[in-house]
Amino acid sequence: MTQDVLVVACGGAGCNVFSEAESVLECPVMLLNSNSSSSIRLAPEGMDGCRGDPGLAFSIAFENMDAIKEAFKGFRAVVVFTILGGGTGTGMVPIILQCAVECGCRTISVMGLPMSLETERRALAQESLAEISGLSDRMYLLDEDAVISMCPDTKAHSIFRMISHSILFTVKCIVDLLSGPFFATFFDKVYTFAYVSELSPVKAVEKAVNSSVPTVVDPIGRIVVAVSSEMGSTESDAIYEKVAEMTGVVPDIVRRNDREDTKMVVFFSVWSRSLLLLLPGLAVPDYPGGVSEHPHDGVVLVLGGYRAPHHPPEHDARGLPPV
Ligand SMILES: Nc1nc2c(ncn2[C@@H]2O[C@H](COP(=O)(O)OP(=O)(O)OP(=O)(O)O)[C@@H](O)[C@H]2O)c(=O)[nH]1
Ligand SMILES: [Mg+2]
Repeated sequence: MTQDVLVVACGGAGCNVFSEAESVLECPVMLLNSNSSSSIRLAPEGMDGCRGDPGLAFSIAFENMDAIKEAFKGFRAVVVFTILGGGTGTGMVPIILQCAVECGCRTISVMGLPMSLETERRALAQESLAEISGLSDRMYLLDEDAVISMCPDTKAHSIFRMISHSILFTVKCIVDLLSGPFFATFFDKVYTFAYVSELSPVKAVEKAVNSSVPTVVDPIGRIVVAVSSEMGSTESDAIYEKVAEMTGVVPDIVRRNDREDTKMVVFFSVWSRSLLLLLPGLAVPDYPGGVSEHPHDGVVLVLGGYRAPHHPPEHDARGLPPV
């Protein structure tokens, strides 16, 4: 059991996904909600949700900051998850992150973006991302549209199940990777991710990349493929080549702690033009210069921090130095 990482799920959907996740994740899980399912009681007795009002949720969390901070004490990192677009998750996440920052914890946010069909909720979610990113050391976005594009069955419950699986498995992977050189592996600030389960690792990676093209794969971005601890070098070489061939990006392949060979999570760093597509309402953040010209690609936006200039990889597709 990882004892120095705390996973916090917030809001109705967030708490549903993580309600029985402690044994799967092998780390402590806390639920924060505006009803009686909350691990710490935040809302008044009898209240059940914030009915889409993030301002109300914000106030409730704000009044309980001391109790939240008390619960965060001693953790090295806090991983916060919600599906944005409702009242509770959208309103509370910034306060939860603020509490974690004040307790000296590293902050990782994993945020679900509601599908395009939910127009208003999605717009609300997008508006909240700049602030959430500013309070996070790393932010991981799951665009429900991308999951739908991979889901053969369009029934709502199948899609929700697939979203829940993607999130649980990816958060488990993030918790695993937090025991290693996490911030060097995830060098950029914002990533999206695709979780795929396939017998063939090459097919899995192909599917993950296809679910993200053309919105997020960026020729100047980074790609991290998290594979099972058992994967052999032949298979990881094949993944390497497939990603490079499809995207022009040389991926980092990292090993998770589990042996689930058929499962893979692919992370894509998001910035520049793709970021503008995903976050159309994003205000230009604090960045020396705010918006800068990049020789390869129009405008570069940096969310709440400085991103080092990209240098072309100094190795070939197999990770060897140039001859
Ligand atoms: N995957 C999944 N998504 C859900 C589920 N229920 C709701 N959602 C999505 O989650 C988004 C946020 O809804 P909720 O989690 O109910 O919102 P909340 O944070 O609880 O906010 P309030 O209910 O307004 O207090 C919605 O836009 C839906 O797209 C679920 O059971 N599974
Ligand atoms: Mg709710």
